[in-house]
Amino acid sequence: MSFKRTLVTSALPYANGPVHIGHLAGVYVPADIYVRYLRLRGEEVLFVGGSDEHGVPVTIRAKKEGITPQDVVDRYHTLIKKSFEEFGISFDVYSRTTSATHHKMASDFFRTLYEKGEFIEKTSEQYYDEEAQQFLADRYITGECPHCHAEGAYGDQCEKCGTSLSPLDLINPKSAISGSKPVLRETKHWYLPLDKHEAWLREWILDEHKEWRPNVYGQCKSWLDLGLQPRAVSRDLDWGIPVPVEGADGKVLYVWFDAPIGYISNTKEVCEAQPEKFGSWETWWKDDTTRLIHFIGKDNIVFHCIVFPAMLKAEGSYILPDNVPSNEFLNLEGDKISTSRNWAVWLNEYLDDFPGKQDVLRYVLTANAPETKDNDFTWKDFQARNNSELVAIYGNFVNRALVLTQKYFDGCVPALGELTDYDRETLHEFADVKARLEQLLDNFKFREAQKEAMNLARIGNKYLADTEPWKLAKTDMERTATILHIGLQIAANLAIAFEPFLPFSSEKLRRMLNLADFSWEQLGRIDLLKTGARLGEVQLLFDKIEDAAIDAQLQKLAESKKQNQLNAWQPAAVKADTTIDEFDKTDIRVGTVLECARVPKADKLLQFKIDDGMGGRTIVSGIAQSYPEPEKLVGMQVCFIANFPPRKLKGVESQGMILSAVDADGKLVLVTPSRAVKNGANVG
Ligand code: B3M
Ligand code: ZN
Repeated sequence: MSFKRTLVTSALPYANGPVHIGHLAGVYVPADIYVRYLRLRGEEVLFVGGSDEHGVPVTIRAKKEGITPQDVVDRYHTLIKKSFEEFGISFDVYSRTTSATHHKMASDFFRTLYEKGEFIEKTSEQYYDEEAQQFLADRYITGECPHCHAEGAYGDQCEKCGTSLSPLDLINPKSAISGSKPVLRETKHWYLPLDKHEAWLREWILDEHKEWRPNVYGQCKSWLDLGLQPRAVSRDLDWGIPVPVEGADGKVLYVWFDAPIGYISNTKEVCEAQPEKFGSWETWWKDDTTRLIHFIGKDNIVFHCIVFPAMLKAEGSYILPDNVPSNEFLNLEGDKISTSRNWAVWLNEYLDDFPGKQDVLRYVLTANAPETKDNDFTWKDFQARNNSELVAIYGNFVNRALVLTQKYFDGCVPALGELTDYDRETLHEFADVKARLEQLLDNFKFREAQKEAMNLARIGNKYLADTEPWKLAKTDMERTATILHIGLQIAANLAIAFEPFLPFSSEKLRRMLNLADFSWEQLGRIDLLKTGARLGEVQLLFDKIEDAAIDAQLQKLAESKKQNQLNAWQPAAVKADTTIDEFDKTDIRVGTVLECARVPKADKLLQFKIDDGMGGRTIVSGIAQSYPEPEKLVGMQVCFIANFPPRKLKGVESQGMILSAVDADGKLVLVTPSRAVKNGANVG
């Protein structure tokens, strides 16, 4: 089918926290690459983004901080919007689902479906908190996991064993709001009967969209094969868009009902603000010469491929998405990115630590894009890709070409002389870069596409390294001119080829080359710079990232890990019953440390000399790793078991055992009386 324009949406991030590299890698960088590419080609395109500001997580955060949900979303919407701007994500509109336009749009959408009889109404039993007088969202109910029996599992998932749950599965459910035991109460909701839509969805996806990425197609297929069920589109909650029908007091639209409509509302906003530029919003959503593309993460596939299309179809006047390029997840240093465990690289923090290096992160995230499977971001790889690709290949090539032109040709593009076979070979090699890039970009293969662009830089870098114009300049100026002419044309091509991927560097390079605006059509040509044209000021495109900067990031993560360990710590189960008589058999005393030193050739052992009030004794204890400065323990009172038979440890006779507690990080901490007592005093 032929289309005239492309509407690109990217998932609306929840405004309940800042955005991290996982968001950027999964959704926003690929969407931005695609949009920049289409714009460079001169196509009509509209790129829509915005914050998803409803839903339970926002209310949980608000409650925790003692502020209103509106305060929460105001804070994060601002922060997220700024991060996207800073990373060059070139939205035509970035709005929010608390806007008046959206409230009306979503409300009207619901009413239309309601009036067309597209919903079914169902009453079911749900947990209700009688003390707080409200129904409880799944996340607001905690209890024992029926699978692994961990405490504190949520009504929708046990975070310990990862199983998805329904609130009714929890053993001993508790309200997270009041702590009381919730009761089951009847409540009425509106459902979208997805089962009714199953037949056309099957045909539309499974037969007509075989070109969708295998991960997307596969997920849709397994949902469809399981059989679709009606899905509730309303919730009992006081934060969201009120259900616009009689008898729906205290009920709002389910966040996943209103959020995708946000794409439509935001389109309407920008079209109404700039009608000359974007025309009518309805052209973007209702004209079948528009191609709709949703960029999302893999946990959003079902909503964008099944639920939202069913909503659009039920409404009747909308187009359906043409493709839904969804990525898998990006991990960080081998672990799942997690907001609650602070295991993430936050975009705002990245820019504090690496100011001006937006393109480096964009580059690395695309190079490792989780397009077909989960992928891993590591700081070492980040450094290596910067230093040995961006700096050593792309940056080095451009710098050589420009600096030599400054030096030998006064900063003006030198003339092209006769071509050698090697010149022709080089030019031939890069002649089809454009076609290859297009083939990849048109098919959402951004990772491969960026490799192709980098390959062009490799060709240029190799060309200069092989021809060595800095040597030739001493003997053959004409040949030097030809080489640099070719080098500069390749550099100009790089500015175009990399624009979708590394927009900041392309802009910098464009200025250095004094290139007027460029277009995609020019890619592959070697007349982008005119002979004699003056170049701009030479700057470094990229610079080296030192080990210290990487170590600082690894240190930050190590601290998060340690903090998580401490937070996740739980006391061990209590041992089987014993009796006072049993306990009494153990003779525990207090003594003062007289001397303390490492046991030679034993890295875990310390040798104590203790004043036990009974003539003194030696005890060997395995706590050396928790006390790296044993001499500091002298003078301290400790507790020890006095009636263990003596035994030899590494050649030293130990007469007892010193008591210590084990902390969450595995460190041993000596137990000491809370005020000084006589040496030899009994503990019991
Ligand atoms: N806010 C979920 C997410 O960030 C959701 C996307 C909405 S897209 C309409 O994973
Ligand atoms: Zn569990």
